[in-house]
Amino acid sequence: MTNVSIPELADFTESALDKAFASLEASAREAAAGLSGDEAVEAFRLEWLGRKQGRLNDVSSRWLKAAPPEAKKALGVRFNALKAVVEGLLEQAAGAGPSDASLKAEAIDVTLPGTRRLLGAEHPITRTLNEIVSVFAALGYSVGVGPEVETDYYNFECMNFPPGHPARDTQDTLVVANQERRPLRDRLLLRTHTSPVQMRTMEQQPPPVRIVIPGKVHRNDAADATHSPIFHQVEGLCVDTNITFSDLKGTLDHAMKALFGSAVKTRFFPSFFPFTEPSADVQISCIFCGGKGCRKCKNSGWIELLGCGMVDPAVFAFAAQKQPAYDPKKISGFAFGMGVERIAMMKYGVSEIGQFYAGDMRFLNQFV
Ligand code: 2NL
Repeated sequence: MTNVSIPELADFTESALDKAFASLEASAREAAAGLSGDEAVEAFRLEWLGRKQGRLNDVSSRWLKAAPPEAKKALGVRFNALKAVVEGLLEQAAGAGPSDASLKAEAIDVTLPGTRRLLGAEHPITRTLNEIVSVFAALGYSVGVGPEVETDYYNFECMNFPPGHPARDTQDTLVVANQERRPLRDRLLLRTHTSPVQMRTMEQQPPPVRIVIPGKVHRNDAADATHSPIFHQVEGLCVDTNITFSDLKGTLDHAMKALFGSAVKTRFFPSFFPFTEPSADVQISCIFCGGKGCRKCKNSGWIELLGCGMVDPAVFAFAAQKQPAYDPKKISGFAFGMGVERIAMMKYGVSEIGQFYAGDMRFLNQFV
């Protein structure tokens, strides 16, 4: 390595400065030319740019400080130019390529197996919910969503729950605190079904309507193997002129075959919901035994899966307050509702609803 000492500088004329800096630059270029390997490059950097003992530091402390005020600018310009040259030389030397040793240290064995990146997967509840929605989307239904915090009016009153109906009880409904000052119809609660979104849809658009509403719903229920205070529902609504119970049966029979296989049969039993009249519970032939009778269907050959009915004229009357076209004398419609967890449990043979929410990878990995 060349050894350049930094001599005292007595003459601060431009030509003397040019000579002194040219000599330093020549030394730097000479030293940089022979560099090979990381260590040599680092030694060059320390020798020239080192903060405490580097040559440029010496130049700065000896020459710049000794210079008369009128020479400081000319010196500074040359100093900065030299520094840029040295930095350029260093960059070139470092970029010339790694040494053999560092190449070996960083060598990559391209024959080793790669790091596998795990793909995420749809949660079984999301998957089931999307499957149900797709079946109705294929029939021309649109998909709607709405708020989970609802008013008593949309959740209960317009759905024809008479005052004092047991479902309105805070035993079953999770209510927002400190709402007592408001009129009953404006009090906030966590929706117990997605029907409010269907009423909001009817208020926004005249018939015909064909819509499904998937979403989260809340009930003040104790959790057990088949119940959870938060679960998911898909509700559907079809309103037009001359919609009949046959349309309801045909639609749901098709939907159950699409979801569980074309061999599945359906049957409808009289039931009751405040918002439909007549109302029915829908059973499908047992998907485990094909209808012969087994433990899952309690030997009946049938499994109850969803509720449905013809929209009660009282519900249409509430919609007609905003959209007069929902005149129950002119239009009719059917509606249905199903629990997503219940259907997912059936489809995937899950016996505890809590498995869906526990976040246990041993459970979830089965659906990847
Ligand atoms: C069930 C039963 C049902 C409906 C939901 C509905 C909505 C409107 C008007 C009339 Cl806007 N009805 N929804 C109708 C019948 C049954 O759900 O067991 N769900 C889990």
